[in-house]
Amino acid sequence: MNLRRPASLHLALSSLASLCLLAPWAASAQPASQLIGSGWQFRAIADTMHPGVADWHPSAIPSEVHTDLQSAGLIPDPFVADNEKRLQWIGEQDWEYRTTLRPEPSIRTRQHIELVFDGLDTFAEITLNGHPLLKADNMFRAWRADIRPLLHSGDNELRVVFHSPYKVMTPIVAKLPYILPGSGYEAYDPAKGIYPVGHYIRTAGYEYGWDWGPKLVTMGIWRPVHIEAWDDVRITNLHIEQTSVTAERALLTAEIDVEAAHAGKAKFNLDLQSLSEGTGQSTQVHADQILDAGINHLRIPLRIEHPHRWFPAGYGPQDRYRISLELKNENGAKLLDAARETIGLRSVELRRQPDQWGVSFAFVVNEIPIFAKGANVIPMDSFPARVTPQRERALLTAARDANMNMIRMWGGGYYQTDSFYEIADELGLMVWQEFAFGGGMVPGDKAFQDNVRQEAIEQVKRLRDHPSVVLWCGNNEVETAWDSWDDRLDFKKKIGPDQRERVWRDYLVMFRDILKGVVAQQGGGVPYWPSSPGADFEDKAGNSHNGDMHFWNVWSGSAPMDDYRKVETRFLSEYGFQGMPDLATVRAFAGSEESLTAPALANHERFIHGFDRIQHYLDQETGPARDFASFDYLSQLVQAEAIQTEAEHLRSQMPRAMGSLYWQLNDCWPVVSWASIDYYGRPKALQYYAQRFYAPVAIAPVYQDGQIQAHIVSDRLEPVAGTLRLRIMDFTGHQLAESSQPITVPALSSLAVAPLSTGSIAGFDPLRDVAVLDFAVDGKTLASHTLYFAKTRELKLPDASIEASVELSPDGKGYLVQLKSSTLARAVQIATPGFDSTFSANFIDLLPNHPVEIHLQTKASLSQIRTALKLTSVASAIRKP
Ligand code: BMA
Repeated sequence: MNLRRPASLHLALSSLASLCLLAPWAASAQPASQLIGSGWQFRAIADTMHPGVADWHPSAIPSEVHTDLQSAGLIPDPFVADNEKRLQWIGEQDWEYRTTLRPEPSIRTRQHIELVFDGLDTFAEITLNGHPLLKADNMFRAWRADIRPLLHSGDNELRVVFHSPYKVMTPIVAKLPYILPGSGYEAYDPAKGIYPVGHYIRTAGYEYGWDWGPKLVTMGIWRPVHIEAWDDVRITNLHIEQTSVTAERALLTAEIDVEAAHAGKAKFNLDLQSLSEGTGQSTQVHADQILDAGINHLRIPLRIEHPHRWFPAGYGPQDRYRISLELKNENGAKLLDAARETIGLRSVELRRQPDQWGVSFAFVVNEIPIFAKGANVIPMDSFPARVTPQRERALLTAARDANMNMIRMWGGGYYQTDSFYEIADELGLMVWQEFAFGGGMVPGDKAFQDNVRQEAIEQVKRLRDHPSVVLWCGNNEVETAWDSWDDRLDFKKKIGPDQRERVWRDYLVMFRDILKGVVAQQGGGVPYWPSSPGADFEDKAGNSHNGDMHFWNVWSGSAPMDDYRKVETRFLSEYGFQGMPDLATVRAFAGSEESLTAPALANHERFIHGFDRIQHYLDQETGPARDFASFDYLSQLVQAEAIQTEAEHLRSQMPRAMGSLYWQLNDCWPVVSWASIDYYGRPKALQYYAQRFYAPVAIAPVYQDGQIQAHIVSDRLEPVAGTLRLRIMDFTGHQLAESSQPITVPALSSLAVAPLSTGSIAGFDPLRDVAVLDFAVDGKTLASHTLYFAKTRELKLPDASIEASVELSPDGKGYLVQLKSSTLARAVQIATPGFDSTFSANFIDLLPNHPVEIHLQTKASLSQIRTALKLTSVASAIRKP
């Protein structure tokens, strides 16, 4: 940017304020706030069944009742074995929290004193000194109440009662003329008085169970509580609207909301500072303003020449600006309030243009059409209050390190914390953000709609200055579910045509009108998409030519893995394949249990067909595992190669396909699932594979009809000129063929390389040979790939004897492991059972007599590593006939 330096612009803004009655702000001190984080206690209301829970116990706010109960030693860890099953009573029970509120002197004397709950889960009634203060019914909204009239000078008793969602909703739902289909994971047994309630409540759907998550219906003060106090005037909102951002200039408008107790004159100083290293560029704008009593909306235009823009990871820097706003009294001597915001400047468009394949679906950021590479993110914990910024950073960094540029925040959970999006901004991860709707049809009563509208306004305003947020999407799969899920087809048969019409109309009001309207008005220009998968009502949702698509024939439909290559799509926002988590994670929830039907294990596999589906694909791909540890290893390998198949297929289809978001990046508890990183942050094979198949320049080879067919895919902004070398060797390293060809891959594209037939290769044996493809630029290998000519179970893999040596890394950071094998060792996993280590690469093919170095980091010592080091390869994991 070339902000005129020092740039200074003075604006005199007119106001409709009456010029009379302008009181000076001199008496006004800056707003103050006080965190109400300590001294909290909790108890069950009227529980006689569970010893001790009706007594008061300490609580660490923010929290959920489950984590408080666990800390108090009243329940076992819900994540271990099948403890979950015996903890269902918690969600059926009412709970009470209390603390003593002692406002600090700087708060007590103020004109306005408000109590603010950033999040209450969900049906809460709050009293202060015995007086009703507020009632809450939406987990995703903040709740605010004026407490000044109720405050005593000394101790004040604050109580929060949480009503069980079942107790609140079951009688209401039971009386409805029909029960809307929900997520599909809740029980429905009217004879026993059991009704699904989750989708009638503004709460995170996954709490009621999912096919990767436990049913743990939480309650609690899940976000911080604080007091806000002010006198005459305060800033209530600062937002930078990005009207137009190009390389040449950014045209912006600072939108400022100020609340004033009475009319008066004020000065505004707005400072824009580039956070890019070494620029020191800044601009200031000053404005005089007459404020009315009440809420004042101010708009200050800003212009930045040659702005430092924010780019998604891999396409440029993640430059950002710090905006500081000062509100001062008329002569500028007294600071009345201040606000700060960090923003990133970028243009974003969801480009949907007719073309030869239908209608495009591409995210275009700063005019660059970006192939979205990433994964779906589900809640990071069944108890979201305990997710720390460190855990958020670890997860998002792992995504970025795996060469992802987008994550989809799936709708069945909750909106993440501010820090989550700040980290995404910093790392250059685009966020496809869904409103919190995960599969259930929506109620159509006005109270529900108004509640959601308010939630959407709050969330969109909270997140709109994050450059990472590039899409607001109405819901996950609600539309396709209505079209095609069995329970919904049954439901449609049971109700009358008017009622069917009504349910669909309520859907449209919510996802075509209300949420779209909020995003258009408040979203800062970020596009809105009604449903994933969807076609914006132009077509059937989830089709191959218009809109995004989910593909589950492989895995859920048990279709062969090769069907991934038949997929035609514009953007695949979900496809997934399960694998076991790391063995250490399995041991954490199941101890030494190894029987897949034992409750401790079976409870941590929630897919409808259980472990059978993993077994089915192992039978197809690798054959049976030698033992439990091998089963764990092979399931991870098959998962990784399944997702690799589809990711490479999609990338090779660019620009017809412009996105690959696999299901799913993470877990909310330790579980067997589609995740590539488990609950404890341990990567599965898929996470290592993702780093390779999402690399900026990658080779996507397939063996089909006796031919090696390959695409070279590049996300680079310039053409890449290099040499593609192809070698075919047998598993002992004997080379049968080699060829090299110069190749220039145009910018942002996928290039098909001339196919090579294996028919003419003397001595070729598809069961004993491997192809190795390398793409090098100026002698430096940018991408390499091994390609097999048969299913793993058919390969005649030699019993590899892998030599490993471990030394301190010369850079002093961690260790170097050198792996070597005289014959091919397929998908070598390196592990250190007993302690955690991080590896620069894992699950790699070791070519004969071709040593590979892996960087290892751990807290353990060199001798501990040497003792623990465990190597597994396909040959050692498969049970020999
Ligand atoms: C999807 C998702 C989730 C589900 C996943 C795995 O389509 O939207 O609802 O967990 O499949 O079955």
